[in-house]
Amino acid sequence: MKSKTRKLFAKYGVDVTKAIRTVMNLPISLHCWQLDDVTGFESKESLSGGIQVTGNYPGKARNFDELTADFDEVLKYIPGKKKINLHAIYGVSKNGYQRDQLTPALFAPWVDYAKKRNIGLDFNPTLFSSPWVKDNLTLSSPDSAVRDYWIRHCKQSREIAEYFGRELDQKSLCNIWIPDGFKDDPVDRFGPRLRLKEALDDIYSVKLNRHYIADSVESKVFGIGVESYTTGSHEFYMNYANSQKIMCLLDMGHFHPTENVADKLSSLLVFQKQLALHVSRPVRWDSDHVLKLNDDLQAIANEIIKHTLQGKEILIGLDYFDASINRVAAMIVGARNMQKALLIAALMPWDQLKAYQDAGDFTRLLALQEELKMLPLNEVWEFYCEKENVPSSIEWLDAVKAYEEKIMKVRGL
Ligand code: RNT
Ligand code: ZN
Repeated sequence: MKSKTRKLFAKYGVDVTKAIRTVMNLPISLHCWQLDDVTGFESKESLSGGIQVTGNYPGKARNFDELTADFDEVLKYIPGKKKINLHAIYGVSKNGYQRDQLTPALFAPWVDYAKKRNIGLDFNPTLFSSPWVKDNLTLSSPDSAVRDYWIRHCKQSREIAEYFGRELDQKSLCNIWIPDGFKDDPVDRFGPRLRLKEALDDIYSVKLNRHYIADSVESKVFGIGVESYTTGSHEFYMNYANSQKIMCLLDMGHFHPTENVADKLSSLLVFQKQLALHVSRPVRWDSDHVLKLNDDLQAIANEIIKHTLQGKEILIGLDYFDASINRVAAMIVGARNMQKALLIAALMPWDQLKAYQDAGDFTRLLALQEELKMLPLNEVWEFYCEKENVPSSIEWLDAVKAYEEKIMKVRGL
């Protein structure tokens, strides 16, 4: 990097080396489900639960070997610390398994994989795409057999996460998202939420080692076919998470389209030290488009960096699934954009900007913010990528295209 560039940032009080270090050490959890349209290895159940993947681009991964081969390709082109985010439907077994019979052995191949690549693992119970989802309900079902089935599944899922954490010697996030809700206005809005609270109390009554597992609950405003009510609303989980001292997980697609999700972080972080994110890109609805480096992503990244520098912990997970383009490329584009947004955020002189706000000098605040946009950010990005041994520009795509050609011969889809 040119020393002129460093000086330019220093003029604003920004230390480029420190900025890069901040970003490099923030783990990004890569969601395995982008690579196979949330199918998993169970194969029989089609995707349900109010979420939808659209597109039929050929070549999706069909098993553990294909998915990990894709991940090896993905990992080459993303700078910074990485984790892989798994769902309970990605257990490795020749004969299949029931969701209420999860064992660490099913996920041991993932642990081996992660150990060899020095990356972490996160986990999610899968409370969708299952005949045990009755009338769109799981943990809030009026049927105790249904609730108990999913309570067992969630308890086992937390143990898998703890096992990941212990094996890899780093915290594993266990995030619970349920699809529960109603297509039309329910007459009883209270009962399902009370049942959900009781089910969660049961699940979290098992105390696990917080050194290895972090728990979170993910809210949602609506899903396809459950437009009128979702049991696990934002208000519900905000209170629940606080009462249990676990994390809220905010998914950028789970709010009304005009809500500013980035604005929510500071409100939550007044009361909590940690929170988790599903960084996504909703287009008109929770469509889970590939992340673009747009204002919404930048706003989230700005909040992540500012709070991280203040000692808060924000767990970053990506959550999108596009089946209309090359899935490996989709994963890489989104993850690189997350990294770019974080780097840009880390290169901003937040203390200076805050000082202008506190002094009521909104003229300087606006003027400086707009000047900063023209700083040579790409030069720092190139330097960061070089340091991390990944290409800094589009040449990665040729390699991914060559990989695609190779796998198509085998997958032939
Ligand atoms: C669904 C939630 C949830 C899922 C994944 C597969 O609306 O966002 O996080 O996308 O767990
Ligand atoms: Zn999500």
